[in-house]
Amino acid sequence: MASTTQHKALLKWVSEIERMCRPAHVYWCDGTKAEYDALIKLTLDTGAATRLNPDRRPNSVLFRSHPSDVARVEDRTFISTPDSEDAGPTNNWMDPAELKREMAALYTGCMAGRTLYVIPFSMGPIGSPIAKVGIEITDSPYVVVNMHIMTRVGQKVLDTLGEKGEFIPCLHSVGAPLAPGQKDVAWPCAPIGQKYISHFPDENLIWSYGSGYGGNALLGKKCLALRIASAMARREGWMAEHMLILRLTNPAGRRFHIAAAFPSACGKTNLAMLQPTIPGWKCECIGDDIAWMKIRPDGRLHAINPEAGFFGVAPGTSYKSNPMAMKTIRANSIFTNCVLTDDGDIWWEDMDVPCTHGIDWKGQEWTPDMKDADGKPIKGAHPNARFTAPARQCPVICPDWEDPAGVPIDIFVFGGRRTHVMPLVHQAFDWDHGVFMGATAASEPTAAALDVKVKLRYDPMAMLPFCGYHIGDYWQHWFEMGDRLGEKAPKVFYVNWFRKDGKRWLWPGFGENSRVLKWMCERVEGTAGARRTPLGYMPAPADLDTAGLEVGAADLETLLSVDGNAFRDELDELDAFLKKVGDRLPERMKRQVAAYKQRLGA
Ligand code: GTP
Ligand code: SPV
Ligand code: MN
Repeated sequence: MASTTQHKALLKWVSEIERMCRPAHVYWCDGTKAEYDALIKLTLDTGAATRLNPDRRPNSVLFRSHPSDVARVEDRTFISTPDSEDAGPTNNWMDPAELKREMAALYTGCMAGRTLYVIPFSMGPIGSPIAKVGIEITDSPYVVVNMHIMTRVGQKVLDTLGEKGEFIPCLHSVGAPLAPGQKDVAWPCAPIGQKYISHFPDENLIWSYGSGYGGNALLGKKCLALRIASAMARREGWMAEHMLILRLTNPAGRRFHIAAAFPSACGKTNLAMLQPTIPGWKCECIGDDIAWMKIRPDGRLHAINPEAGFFGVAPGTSYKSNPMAMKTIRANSIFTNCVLTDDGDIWWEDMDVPCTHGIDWKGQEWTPDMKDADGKPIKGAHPNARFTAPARQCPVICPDWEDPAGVPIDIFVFGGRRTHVMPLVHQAFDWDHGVFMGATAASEPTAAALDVKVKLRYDPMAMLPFCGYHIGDYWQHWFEMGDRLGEKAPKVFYVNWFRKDGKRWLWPGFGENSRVLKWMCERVEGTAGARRTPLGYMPAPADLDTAGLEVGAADLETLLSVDGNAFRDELDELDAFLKKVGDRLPERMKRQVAAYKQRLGA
C-alpha cells in the first residue's frame, strides 16, 4: 500500500529512514485481515513459517527463531539520555549522539533487498484519552503480523493522527541486508554484539536493531508501552507499569479490580486468566502484561490495557494450569519456538498430553527421551517459546476491557519467584510501606531474558528491565502518586506462588490463587483477619478460605510464616542494592528501610 497520510512530520521521518535503510520496497500497513493473510502467506512461501494443521489449529502458524534470538537482551538495551545520571544505576546508558552514530552506521543500507513496512498503531483503544499512537518501521513481516495482533493497527490510527497529531517513532530492523540474488534465511537477525534496543526518552524515540524477537522487535510493547511510557508518565503524572489487570467479582456482586506486577515469566498471564476454585467468585481478564493508569475526576486510579493481544509464555500452559489461555490460542494465533507435532499442531513442555515425537524448536527431530551431552533432557520447546493471540479470543475477557476510561484499581499486588523464604502473601501497612515492598521485590531469574545469570535479583515493581529513567526518581514518583491518591490509593499486597520443598511445590497455584485474592478483597472490605508480622499483615491459616484445598497443615504453616533469620540474612544484599541507587534514593524509602530493620530486630 502507498501512504494515505498528509502528516508532514510522519512522511518526512519515513522518507529519512528510507534514505538511510535503502529498502527495495516501502509498504504502508492498513491493518486489514487481507493484509494479515497476505503477509502470513508470504512467510509461508519463504519458509519463515509453517502452517499448522487447520483441523487442529485453524489459521495459525509456527515460527522458529534463530537459536541466538530467543528472548529480550537486557545487556544490549539502552536508555540514552543527554545526562547519564538520568538513566540511573539500573539501566545501560550511552550518549545519544554516540549511540545514534553507531546505530546509523548499522542502519545504513540495512534493509537492502527487503520491504520497509510502516505500521501505524495505537496503544490503547483508538481515541481513548489514555491511548498513544506509535509508528513502527520494520523490515520483518513477522513483526507486522504480530503487531496486528498485539496492537490496533491501521488507517484509523492515521485518521486519528490527522496532519499534526503526536506519534512515537519506533524504528526496527532485523539487521540482515540481502545482497542482490542472496537467498534469505528463515529468521534473519544480527549477531549479539550488533543488537541494540535503544530508547531516547527525551525525544520519545525508539531505535531497535538486530533482533526479531518479542520485546526486542514488537516495539509497541516493552519499548513504547513501558520504557518510553514510564518516562512520559512521570513527566505527565500518571503510571505505566508491568502489570496484569483483572476484575474479580465476589458472590455478592461486588467488583474488585486488581493490578499485579510480577517479573517476566512469573505468572501474570496465568493470574490474569485465573479460574477461581472457590464457589461464587468470578474472574475476568483485562490485560496480562501492561497497565497504563491515570487519576480520573473521581480521584481514583483507573487502568487500561494498552495492548490488544497476548504474547504469552508457552511452556507450562495447559488446560490444567491455564484453560482460558488454551482456549484463547485455539485459532488465529502465531507460535514461536514450540514443538511441531506429527499431526501438524504445536506442543510444549507440561502441556496436557505428552508428545512422543515431533520437530523441536531448532527444527530437529525430537523425542522426549533425548538427552544433551550432560545427560540433561533436551526440551522440545524453548523455555521462552511464546504464543501470540488476540485478546478478544479469551473466553473470560472482561466486557469492559476496551473501555477508554479504564477500570478503577482497588488492589496492587507485587511478587516474584522465590522457591524459599518469601511467604505466600502479606499486606502493606500503608502506601509508603507498599512502595517499599514493590521496590524491594526480588525474583529468581527466568528464560524471558537471555543474559541474567544471578541466583536472585531485585526487580523493583517488576520494572528493572523496563523503567525508562532513574529508579530512585521512579520510586519518588510512586510516593507522590500515593500523596495525590490519599485515601483512594489501592491497597498493596505481596505474593509468592513459587515456594518449594525440594522439587515439590508447597502451594498448588493457578486457580487456587483465588483463595489469596479473596483474602485481599476481604481485607479491602475490612472483613478478613490478619496478624502483624515484620513483613506486614499476614493471614493466619484460619483467615484463608481453605475449604476443599489439598494443602497439608504443615505446608500451610510454612507458607504463612516469616522466618526472621532468613530475612535478616538478606539485609546485606538489600543494603547493597539500595546503595546502588545512590543519592536519588528517596528519603521516604530510607525511612521504610529503617522501620523494616527495626521490625526484624536487626
Ligand atoms: P511475561 O509474559 O514474560 O511477562 O510472563 P508472565 O508474568 O505473564 O508469566 P506467565 O503467567 O506466562 O507464567 C510463566 C510460567 O510460570 C509458566 O510456565 C506458568 O505455568 C508458571 N506459573 C504461573 N503461575 C503459576 C503458579 O501459580 N504456580 C506455579 N507453580 N507456576 C506458575
Ligand atoms: C517479558 O519478557 O516480560 C515479556 C515478553 O512479556 S517480551 O515481549 O519479549 O518482553
Ligand atoms: Mn512481560
